[in-house]
Amino acid sequence: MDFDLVISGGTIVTASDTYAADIGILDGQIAAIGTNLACSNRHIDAAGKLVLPGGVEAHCHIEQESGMGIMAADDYASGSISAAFGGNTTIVPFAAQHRGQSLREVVQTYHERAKSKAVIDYAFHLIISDPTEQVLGQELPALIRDGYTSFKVFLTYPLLKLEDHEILSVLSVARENGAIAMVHAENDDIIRWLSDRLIGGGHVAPKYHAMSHARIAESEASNRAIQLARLVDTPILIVHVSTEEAAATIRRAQDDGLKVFGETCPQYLFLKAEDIDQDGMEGAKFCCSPPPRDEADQEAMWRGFSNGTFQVFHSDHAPYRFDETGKLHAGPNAPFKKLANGVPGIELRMPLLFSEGVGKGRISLNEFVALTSTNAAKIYGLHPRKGTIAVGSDADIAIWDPDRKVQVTYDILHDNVGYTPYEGMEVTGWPETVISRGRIAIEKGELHVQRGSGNFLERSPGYEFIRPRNNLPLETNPETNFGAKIL
Ligand code: DUC
Ligand code: ZN
Ligand code: ZN
Repeated sequence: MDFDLVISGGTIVTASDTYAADIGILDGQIAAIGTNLACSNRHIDAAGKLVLPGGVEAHCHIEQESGMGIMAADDYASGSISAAFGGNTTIVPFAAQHRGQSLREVVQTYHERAKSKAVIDYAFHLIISDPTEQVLGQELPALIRDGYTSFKVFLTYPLLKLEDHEILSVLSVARENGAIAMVHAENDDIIRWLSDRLIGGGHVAPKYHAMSHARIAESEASNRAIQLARLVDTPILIVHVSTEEAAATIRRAQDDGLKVFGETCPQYLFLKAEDIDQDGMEGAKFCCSPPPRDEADQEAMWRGFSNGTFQVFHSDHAPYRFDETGKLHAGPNAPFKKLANGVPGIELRMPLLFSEGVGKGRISLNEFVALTSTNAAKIYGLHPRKGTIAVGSDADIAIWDPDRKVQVTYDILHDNVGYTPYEGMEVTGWPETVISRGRIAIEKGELHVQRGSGNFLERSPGYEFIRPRNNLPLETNPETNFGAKIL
């Protein structure tokens, strides 16, 4: 057989195996995995390199209006290009409903935004903020059948949050139609009460954002979401987990046999609440919800990988520039409550985890692949087309140089944010060549695919349940006193 492209001499790593072999690619798919594969067309020598499935970045906000109505700084061109440079070959951003909008029309709008701009393949999660009879009875079931098989609901943010009875209603639709719900779990009343008291006392600087999002707000809401899902008997995925206590809450539910998945993000491994405490408004660059926490929580997130609490690691890339279009849309000295929420991270998600996780022996290479690619593909109905290296899968591959050292600075990135919260970090390991459906998308620091060449991915209802890998004890930190850490 002749191939369009052969990658030879590299070490292939999947979520389960590590082995030396060549990959033959034909018509955008992996056609053969073997030795001495010949090719009269393009050939890539991957000797000394790691050949991984391209990343599946399944939590990112691209060309999306926030709950406050602020447009993200990245559109489908800059967002998908930045993702590709970071080793990703699939993105799953949100098609976000705001109150009063038809879900069907929202989806149409996001198709228009993505179609002529995305350079890699994409699907959409829905955000449900207005579960009317029409949405619950008709639009959502029909959209799930059409391949929009995951959606996010919020327990906080005044304009997005659903009441518990509304959460139960959307979870019922998920159960009946084979969709999976992602939950932003923070208690809105706790955050509002603390914010009002802080602002009332004149504490308006960005650092008070972290104080207003108390740990208890997250663990209470995580537990509530789990109990609501338990009542309806449908799986949920708790996104952007930031605290030791919330992780323990999820782990206990998993130990009880409940179908609860967990996600954490770079900002909870590599940033801290103290990063927000800077002169002037600089700290706004680190404000996201939930906020970065402290070292004990960071360690708990790492433990959550090793004990299997977290199945997925995504960036929650929420790109806002440090100006009046983004972070400071409410003015140069706006109180923390009015700052645009979110940090960028779509391009650094995988290099950071590779360097600090694989490089420092905290996770294995196979776990790295599972956390950044395979598990998301399984949970969100894209596997085995995406998320693995197997004959018949799309040829979505990232070739990593495990030894390349890179000093992180915003100038090397490709998003439209203007800064990175990870400025100055040094990472070892970098995705050098990225192949999307057999097309060389990134090579030698250059983009080689056209805007609009990414395909929309229809998904089938249903998900693959990934069990926690082992029954290691929770290993909670006896030093941690959750109650004392509220403020
Ligand atoms: N939190 C979210 O829930 N979404 C986007 C950004 C953020 O910080
Ligand atoms: Zn969220
Ligand atoms: Zn998010």
